[in-house]
Amino acid sequence: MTPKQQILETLRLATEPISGEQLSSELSISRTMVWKHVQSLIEEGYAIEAIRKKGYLLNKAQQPLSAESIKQYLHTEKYARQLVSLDSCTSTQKVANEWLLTNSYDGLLIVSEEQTDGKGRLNRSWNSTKGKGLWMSWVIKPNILPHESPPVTLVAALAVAKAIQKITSIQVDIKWPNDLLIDGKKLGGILTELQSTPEQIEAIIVGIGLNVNHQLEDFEPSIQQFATSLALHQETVINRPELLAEIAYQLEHAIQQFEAEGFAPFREQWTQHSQMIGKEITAQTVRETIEGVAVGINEYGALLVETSGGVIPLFSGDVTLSKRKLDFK
Ligand code: BT5
Repeated sequence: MTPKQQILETLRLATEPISGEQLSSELSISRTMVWKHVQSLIEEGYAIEAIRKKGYLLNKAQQPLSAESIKQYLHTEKYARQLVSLDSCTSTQKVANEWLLTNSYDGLLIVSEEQTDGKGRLNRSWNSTKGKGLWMSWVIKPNILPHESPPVTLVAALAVAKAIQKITSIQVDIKWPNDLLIDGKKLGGILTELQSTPEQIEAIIVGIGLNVNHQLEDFEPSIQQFATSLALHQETVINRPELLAEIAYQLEHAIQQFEAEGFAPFREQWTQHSQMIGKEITAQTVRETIEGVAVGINEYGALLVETSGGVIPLFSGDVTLSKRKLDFK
């Protein structure tokens, strides 16, 4: 460990301010060097307060998404053991695609403090304010066939919901297929991209965007009305590296179980998190608009919609709750 890492580690473990003098004697470096390392940590995004006559105190909830800060919380076997943490990028999906050309690690994580061209589905844009959220892409290589991959989005959504509940106790709803909601407002979304031949999956890139420490003004005006963040539902700032590490753990477990048992064990859990089942919905696919009642999801992760013409499995699309009563009901 370098002296700088040692300072960070000592401040992390401390519950009270640590004086420059104590750090300098423990590390056998001058107090000026201690001060320089602390300044450099502050520049990296660590919230370190210098309290007069007492010393330095680290605010553990406000840590940057560095490899160092993430790894201290990580309890996975593989996921995020290789990771790329960036200050800014266009889109972590794009960076993940570039890494895929030379890297075959299963569970590689690309995470960025900011995205200047974050993507939603169908090339929509994803608002990724600097330092506030978790903007990340996971490169995973599950041992499944290409046609078995669609439920990965739903499995990932469940894993994120579980991690959020564990770290913050906030209960998140999942809206088929890829939205995470609190009280009907969008907290996050998942974008899954498949790299595959007809026979074999090369990789699945699971992009997860999660609004964490945003206040309302941190969102672009166009989405302020319908977006939300975890911090808007909790009084304290959320420790993003800790939440990310828990997502890594839940995702690794969920994908392992999905590889072994398919989607069946997730169906029940998914239904519990979904507010949509039993309600009248309108689904917009790239081809058509379907109206009916959402009655469940099948073992392939398709939403089952009961229409006047029978039950239709929906494999992709945008779903909204219908405002008007349906004719056939
Ligand atoms: C999604 O698309 O919800 C998938 C979002 C995935 C974003 C992650 S971030 C890391 C990785 N890198 C990327 O470039 N992308 C992934 P979709 O269902 O199409 O929803 C997109 C819509 O959500 C937009 O058209 C806006 O209306 C809304 N939106 C955009 N940014 C938002 C935000 N930060 N919070 C809530 N809603 C947002």
